Amino acid sequence: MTSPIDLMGAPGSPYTRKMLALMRYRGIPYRVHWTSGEVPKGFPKPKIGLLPTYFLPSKEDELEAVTDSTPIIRRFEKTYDGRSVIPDNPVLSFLNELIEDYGDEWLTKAMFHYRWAHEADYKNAGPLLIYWGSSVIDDAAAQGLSDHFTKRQIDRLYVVGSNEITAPIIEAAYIRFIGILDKLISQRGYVLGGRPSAADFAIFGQMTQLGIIEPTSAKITRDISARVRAWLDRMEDLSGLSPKDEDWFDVSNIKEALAPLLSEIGRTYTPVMLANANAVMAGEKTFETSVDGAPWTQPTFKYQAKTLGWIRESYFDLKSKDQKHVDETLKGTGCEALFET
Ligand SMILES: N[C@@H](CCC(=O)N[C@@H](CS)C(=O)NCC(=O)O)C(=O)O
Repeated sequence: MTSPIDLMGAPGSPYTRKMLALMRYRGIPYRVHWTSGEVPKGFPKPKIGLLPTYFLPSKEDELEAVTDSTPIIRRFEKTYDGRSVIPDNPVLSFLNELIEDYGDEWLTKAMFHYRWAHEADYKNAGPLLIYWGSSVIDDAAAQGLSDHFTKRQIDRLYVVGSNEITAPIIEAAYIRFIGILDKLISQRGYVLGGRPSAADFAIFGQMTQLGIIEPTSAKITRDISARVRAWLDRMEDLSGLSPKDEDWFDVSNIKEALAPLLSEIGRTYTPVMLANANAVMAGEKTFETSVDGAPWTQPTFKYQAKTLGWIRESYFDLKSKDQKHVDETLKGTGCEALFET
């Protein structure tokens, strides 16, 4: 039996939940160390303090701290056989990457916004974040830490682009997304067919918070779709699923299934990712764009320029016939702007 992988994470961290569910589905044995950020004894410190942090063997076979779920998923595809979350078909594989990034980088704006923008939500989340790290902390200390952390997070809402002007845009986009996800999973159960992909796990990670923890968005989610709310509980543990090659959507009619979701990605994520990448390239500290006719301003985010770079690389690496198929699928959704040179 393969030895378990150690990682540290938190129940309130969407990327931790993305990866725990993915490892359960893939049958990758693990030991999760719940933390509020401190590295457990005996493990190396990560360069950037992000959750989850994995402790994986380096080339020299020493344990090193590794972050970033997207490349870690690709590393696991090489090291663990079967139950892949990346379709073999290049067109589907590309769409999986794009939708995974939308989950990780756009839905997380909704997650951060709903957690810290409204009083009922931040009053709920503040103490949870402390008690997720420890059950034995005393109430007064927990309250002090919660107040301190809550203030810090509210002050950082602008970092993801959430402010009074963008709040209605973020919220309307979340509401539309739930309706779209409802219709999509009603077809075969998952975003890309009858088996889960990295894209499902990315969406699931953010929604373990949005759909369950934050009172405002959890109510919205449940009111719009009992199917989506129940899907979250199923996604948490897919260890018993027996995926087959033919469970992926047939690419020949992929546009029909994915057009609503891709149009949503074209409407919100695309303009923001493009404006951010251009501003990063120009060395700007902030960027402005417009989403749904409303102004969108936020500080530039280098990491999101990097993920857009990965997606573009995958697009330009596609064989010409597959690239044409992707173009055809993205046509009219707004996503095609990501690849215009
Ligand atoms: N791209 C990273 C993102 C990880 C990430 O942003 N984690 C959050 C918690 S969910 C974090 O640790 N944030 C640290 C902070 O906000 O200071 C991944 O996919 O793992």
